[in-house]
Amino acid sequence: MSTFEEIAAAVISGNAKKVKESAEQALAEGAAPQAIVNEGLIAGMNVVGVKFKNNEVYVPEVLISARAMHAGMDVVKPLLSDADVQDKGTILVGTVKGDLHDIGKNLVRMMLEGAGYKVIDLGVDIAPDKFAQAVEEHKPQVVGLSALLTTTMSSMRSTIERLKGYPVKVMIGGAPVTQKFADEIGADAYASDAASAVEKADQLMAS
Ligand code: B1M
Repeated sequence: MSTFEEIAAAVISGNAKKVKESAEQALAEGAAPQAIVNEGLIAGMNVVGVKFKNNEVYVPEVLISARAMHAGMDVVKPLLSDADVQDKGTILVGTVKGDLHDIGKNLVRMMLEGAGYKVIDLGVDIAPDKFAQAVEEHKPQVVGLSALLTTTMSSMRSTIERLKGYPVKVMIGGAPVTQKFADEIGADAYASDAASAVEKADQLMAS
């Protein structure tokens, strides 16, 4: 097994200590930091994403793998120059106004980070104006809205209204949200789970 494969396997099994050690070993062997990210850390998270989608692993395992991935990122991040950082794009995420649920949104953020996106997480209970301000500040290509309450789904509609005119695509998700609702409120994409959110983000970036 190559050191990259060892890193990916340790991410998949959620072994943060092993990820850290293998990332350090790869650097000592002369591997490029970016290759460690792409061929080790992201490769591992991609496998976790597929397993999560297929119900082969569940939320706790994904969180543990994401933590292991971050342990590897901590090793290589100081060595990545701005030019090295894979420019897959910037995504702003947040749970909409009135809604405090963030477990699903955090999973989406971790999977997007694991797939190589720069993710800015605004947190929970985010008003449309706050999303707009953050769009002006961070200039993301995609904004991701999460809602878990049927009563806060209307905040998705008002956030999309507020973001009209900004050059961003909006993806929505959360347990009560459906493709039909996404179409109704003019969202650019709907994702049913965190792995699909990565697929949809890739499609939005390419469109
Ligand atoms: Co709340 N809660 N809760 N709650 N809570 C639900 C959602 C509920 C269904 C429970 C129930 O009654 N059966 C119900 C909503 C009913 C409805 O609207 N029809 C409910 C309620 C009513 C409430 C309160 C109003 C309760 C009260 O105070 N009376 C209150 C509201 C507070 C508020 O938000 N203003 C409340 C509070 C809470 C806690 C604070 C206690 C806690 C949240 C803790 C936290 O998030 N930090 C909580 C929890 C944990 C739940 C349940 C049990 C679990 C939600 C969860 O984390 N699921 C939930 C019942 C249930 O689902 N069994 C419930 C796991 C998570 C991984 O899934 O978030 O769906 P999910 O995310 C998925 C996908 O949906 C998708 O990807 C994720 C990963 O696959 N996804 C996206 C999510 N966001 C996405 C964004 C994307 C793409 C995909 O693109 C941007």
